[in-house]
Amino acid sequence: MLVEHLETINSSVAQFAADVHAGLDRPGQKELPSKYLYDSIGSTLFEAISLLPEYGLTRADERILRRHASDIAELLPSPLIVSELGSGSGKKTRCILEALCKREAISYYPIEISATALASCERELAGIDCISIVGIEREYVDGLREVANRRAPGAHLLILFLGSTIGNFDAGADQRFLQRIRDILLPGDSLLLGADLLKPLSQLIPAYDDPIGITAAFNLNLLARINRELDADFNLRQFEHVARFNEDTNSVEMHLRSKESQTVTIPRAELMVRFSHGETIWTESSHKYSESEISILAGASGFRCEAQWTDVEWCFAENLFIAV
Ligand code: AVI
Repeated sequence: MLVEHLETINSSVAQFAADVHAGLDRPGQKELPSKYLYDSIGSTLFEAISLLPEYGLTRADERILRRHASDIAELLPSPLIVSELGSGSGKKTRCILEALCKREAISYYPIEISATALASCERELAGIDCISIVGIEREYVDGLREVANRRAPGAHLLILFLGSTIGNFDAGADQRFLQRIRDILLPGDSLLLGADLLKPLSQLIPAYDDPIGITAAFNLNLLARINRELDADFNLRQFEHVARFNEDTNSVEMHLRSKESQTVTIPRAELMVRFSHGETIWTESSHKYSESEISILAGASGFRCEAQWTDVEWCFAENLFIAV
């Protein structure tokens, strides 16, 4: 078991090194995959971001679920099993599971690549009556296949994909990902999808560039992680966090800008990278949807959008998709 665990760690470091090499050695815009923002320090910083007054997304998601849990439950068939992609702490999920448990016992399968996140989700939700929790420590699509294989004949599946993580996929990849999810489902199964909506730049930019610098730390931690895990020598003080809105893609982009021309070595990725003054590494995109775009996304990926609930304080939509 220990050997297996060490092999997993080694292969994930090798994958990280390969992705860092590919992203920083490419011609043109340097980039790093946003999934690497979430090591244990990054995940803790993201929890702090979700408490910031400037970042209303997580609270809006929670508010809609709290207000409309019973409306959502009424639209869902029975018997039902529930799976969640990236459950995080499980806090947001509590009210929807409680609403469903009022009518039947629920099996809940959170899917996470992090065993720590699964454990905290299980702790958070353990007190709900009539729920059995089976954590699946896998990538989303693989984990979902496993859940689908476990379902009893006649049971419907509800997938939760909350928090607008869908917005962090590259342009077009959101639709391809939803299509892969749809391929695993049966007609009549459902997907509850949280999506952040377009809003004025005066609200969007401070949400991704807060005045106390938590988002800057979240972004810079990616370079610190490369130093820690790949023995690199990034001087963090020579890079700065930048958040900007890309009007062509309707996305807030996070970048790390080099404050001077410099060279960085990353021994475990077998790489030496030159940065010119002002050059950036693109680390994340956060797409902001229009309400109609969400219905089009549903149709293009094999669903229909059955219902949509929005928040008045922070433009955010919870969308119930049904597999057709
Ligand atoms: C996880 N995801 C939905 C967040 C977002 O808003 O795109 C990640 C984040 N990046 C900076 N702040 C928050």
